[in-house]
Amino acid sequence: MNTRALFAGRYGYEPQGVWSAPGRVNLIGEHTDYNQGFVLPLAINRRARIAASPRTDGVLRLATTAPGSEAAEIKVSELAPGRLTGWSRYLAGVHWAFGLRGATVPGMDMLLDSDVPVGAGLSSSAAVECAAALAVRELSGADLPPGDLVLLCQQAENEFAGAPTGILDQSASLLSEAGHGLFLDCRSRESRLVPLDLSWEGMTLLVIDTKVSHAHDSGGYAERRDDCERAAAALGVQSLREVALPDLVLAAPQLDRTAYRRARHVVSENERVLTAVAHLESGRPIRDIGQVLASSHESLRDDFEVSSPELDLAVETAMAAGAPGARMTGGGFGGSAIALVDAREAGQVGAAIVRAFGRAGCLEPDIFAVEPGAGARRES
Ligand code: GAF
Repeated sequence: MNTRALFAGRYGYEPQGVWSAPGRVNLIGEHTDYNQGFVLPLAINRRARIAASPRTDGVLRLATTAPGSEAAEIKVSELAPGRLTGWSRYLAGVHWAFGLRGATVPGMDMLLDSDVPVGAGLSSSAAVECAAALAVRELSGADLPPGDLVLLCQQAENEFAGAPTGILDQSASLLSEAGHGLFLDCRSRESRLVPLDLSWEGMTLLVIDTKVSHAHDSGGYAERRDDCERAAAALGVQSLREVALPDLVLAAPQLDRTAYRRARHVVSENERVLTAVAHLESGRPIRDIGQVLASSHESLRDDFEVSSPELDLAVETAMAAGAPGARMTGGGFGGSAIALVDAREAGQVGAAIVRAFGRAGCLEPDIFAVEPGAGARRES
C-alpha cells in the first residue's frame, strides 16, 4: 500500500503531501566528517517516506508502519530534548529545530513508512529527519535552502536524539542525485556530484547487513570523536583536516599511541577520498578504486578500531571471492559492509559470505544490491 493510503487508513483523511528521503552508503571517507575532512557517500534506493498534514491545534501526532513501534503525541510547544524516546525523536527533533530558527511550526499528523533497515549503518535516522525536514519546511512555509536543512537535521540528531554525529548522513540524503556519488568537503561544506554509473560498467555494489545492530548515541562513537579532538589539540590544529601524513609521522612523539593511530586513520582516509574522487572523475574504471576501499577498511579496523568480527569476515570473504574492493561503511561497531563486485559475480560473492557467516556461527547476513539513488524530494 502506498504512503498516502497508509496515512488515510490511519488518520481517516488524505494527507496534504508525501515527502521522501534516502538512506546512504558511504563509498569512502569514514569518521572524517567531524574532523572537517572529505567524504564520498551515495544515496541508496531505500527511502523513508512521510505523509503529513497540518493541524490547527498545535498537536503533533506521529505514527509509523514499523512493527512494534508505538505512536507518539505531543504539543509542538512542549517539544524539548529528552521529551521523547525511540524512533519519534528523529521526526519531532526536526520540528523542534525549525522552531529554534524562528519558524512557526503547526501541529501535524505524520505517518512514517521506511524501507531503510534500522541499525544497519545505512542512515535510517537521517532519512527520517530529511524527509521530515522537507515536509515541515513546506507545511510551515519556512524558507531554508538544502544546505541549511543539512545543519538543521544534524542538530535534531545531535541535540534532540542525542547522537553526536557529523554532517555526512544528512548531506548524502538531502544533496545526492541518482547515478552519482556526492563528494563533500565537510569544512567548507562545498559539494559536487561524481559520476557513478555502476550498471553501465557491469559492476554491482552489495550491502552486507551483518544484523549486528549499531548505535551512535552511546559509547564508542563519542570516544572516537574525543580521541580525534585530543590528537588535534596535541598537534596545535583546529581539526585533523589541517594535518598532512608526513607531518603527522614527524609529530608522533607529541601524541599518545591511541591518539596517533586515530589521527593516522583520519589523515590517510582524507587522502584516500581524494584518490577515489580523482579516479572516478578521470573516467577510469570504477573497479580500480577497489584497493582504496580495501585500504580504508584496514585503517578502520587497525587504527580506528571501529570494525567488528562480522564486518571483517564480510570484507575478507568478499575479497577472497573476487570482489575488487570491500569495506565497512558508516560509523561501525556493527552495521553493514559494502562490496564492489562484478555484476556477474554478485550472486557467488553473496553466497560465499552467507556460507562463511554460517561456518563462523554468526547471524545470517542480509545481502542486497544498491543503486546510487535520488536525494530527498516531494513524492506527491
Ligand atoms: C555515522 C555518523 F552519523 C556520520 O556523521 C559519520 O561520522 C559516520 O558515522 C562515520 O563516517 O554514520
